[in-house]
Amino acid sequence: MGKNEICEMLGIEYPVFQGGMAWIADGELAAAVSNAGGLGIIAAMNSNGEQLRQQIKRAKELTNKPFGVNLMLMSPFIEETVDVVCQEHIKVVTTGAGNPAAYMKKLLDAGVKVICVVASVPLAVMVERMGACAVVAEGCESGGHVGDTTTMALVPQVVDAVNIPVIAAGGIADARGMAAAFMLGAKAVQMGTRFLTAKECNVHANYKEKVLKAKDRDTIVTGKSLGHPVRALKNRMTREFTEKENTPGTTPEELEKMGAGALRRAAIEGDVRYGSCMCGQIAGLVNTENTCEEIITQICSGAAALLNQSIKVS
Ligand code: TUI
Repeated sequence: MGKNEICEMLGIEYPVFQGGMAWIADGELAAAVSNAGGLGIIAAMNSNGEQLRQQIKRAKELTNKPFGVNLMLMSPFIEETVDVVCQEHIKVVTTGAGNPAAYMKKLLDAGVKVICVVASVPLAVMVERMGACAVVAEGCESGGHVGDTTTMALVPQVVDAVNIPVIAAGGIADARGMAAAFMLGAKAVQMGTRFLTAKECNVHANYKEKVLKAKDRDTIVTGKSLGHPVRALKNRMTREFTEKENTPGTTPEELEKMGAGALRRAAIEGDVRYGSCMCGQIAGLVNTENTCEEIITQICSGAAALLNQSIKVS
């Protein structure tokens, strides 16, 4: 899977993005992915402006290749992280978990390429009009904050609705998934769960091990009633959250309080019983810890071989 229009646009070797996983995607993981020829992405979600600046500095120490920053639009630090991205001359940002309208002008004026993560056709069309250079169509197989349409249904509908390149995300972790995404019209893929288990990923070992051991039905979506559904590995946390969510009379405040800090507890402290292990449905396929280079080269060469197979018609 060689260079294509997404690679040309971003100056990368392979059409593979690493998902901007909150509390997980730091400067070291982003640099490892970029050094392997993909697009590494630092998550700004859990950082204030200065913390993000530190991660950007770390990535710049480790790679000369382009890397991006993911701006989580629900972040309490969104204003300052947007400013840091502009000041640090970050080449490309992805936005997620909301409508980026309020920040588009500032980013584009600073020369930052903006790629929006969308979970629906209307938002894809809207961000194209606002100046996004591409969209990531993320299906509900993904880990973390999810919409409600699958990758299989979402990607071709977004491809038909916009004139900018589409990157597919959600449920992709191997060559077959990448080839399938390309057949749906995607020009690149974004993977989170696969890179969460990379050797260079600094997530707590307990979390990584739980993902490596997970089977096909081990994730669940909680938080629908709060308006931000989140997919994570089933554990005591998701069980108690679901029970509370289904109990009449539970207030949104009680639920928010339960969820607060849960991702940090799992990713940093390693509490995989009472923390939130956000993870995609494809975890059952992810059973080995590999380097980012192994992940990217295996998936791209495999996908290229699959896409070149001719279909025999008698
Ligand atoms: O953003 C993500 N995934 C995330 S963010 C995150 S951090 C978090 N922590 C606690 C609670 C909630 C989140 C963990 N995972 N993916 C990108 C994404 N964006 N998926 C879905 C969307 C999305 C959904 C609705 C984007 C826009 C949207 O509607 C916006 C609008 O106003 O129309």
